[in-house]
Amino acid sequence: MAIERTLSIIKPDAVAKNVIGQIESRFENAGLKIAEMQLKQLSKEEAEGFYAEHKERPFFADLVSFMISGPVVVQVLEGENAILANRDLMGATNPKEAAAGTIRADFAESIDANAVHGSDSAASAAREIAYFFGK
Ligand code: RTP
Ligand code: MG
Repeated sequence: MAIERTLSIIKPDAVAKNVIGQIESRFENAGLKIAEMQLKQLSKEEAEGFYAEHKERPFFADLVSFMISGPVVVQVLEGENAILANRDLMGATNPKEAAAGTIRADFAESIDANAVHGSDSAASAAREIAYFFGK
């Protein structure tokens, strides 16, 4: 099994709901370690750069506005198959389609305010970790 690192964000809706600890417990209980962690307010430029791959999508402006609507937790999770393990813990993008017991099923309200972000591939993880934490 490969030890991987993945970029995780606890989004503004989940921070506002005061469930940072409950979400971190999901990661800890699954054996993922928090290797880097920062509570921060993203700037518009930071959010636009982070989601640059989506800049032509119709939801891009709403996504950026949402991501800067309050503080987020930006963090690096480390562990066996961390990228897929995190995506499994998160559940589907739309919380209405997320499997029972996943973070989005339990804490998210809508496809826009969906509680967490997680890198979707090794290439995304490398880019996203470097974006917030450097090499
Ligand atoms: P994330 O990047 O936040 O971990 O989520 P994801 O991979 O599950 O979803 P992705 O396709 O990368 O989309 C990024 C975020 O954009 C919002 N979105 N809205 N209205 C829509 O159709 C729509 N589609 C995506 C979601 O908040 C999603 O997390
Ligand atoms: Mg994504």
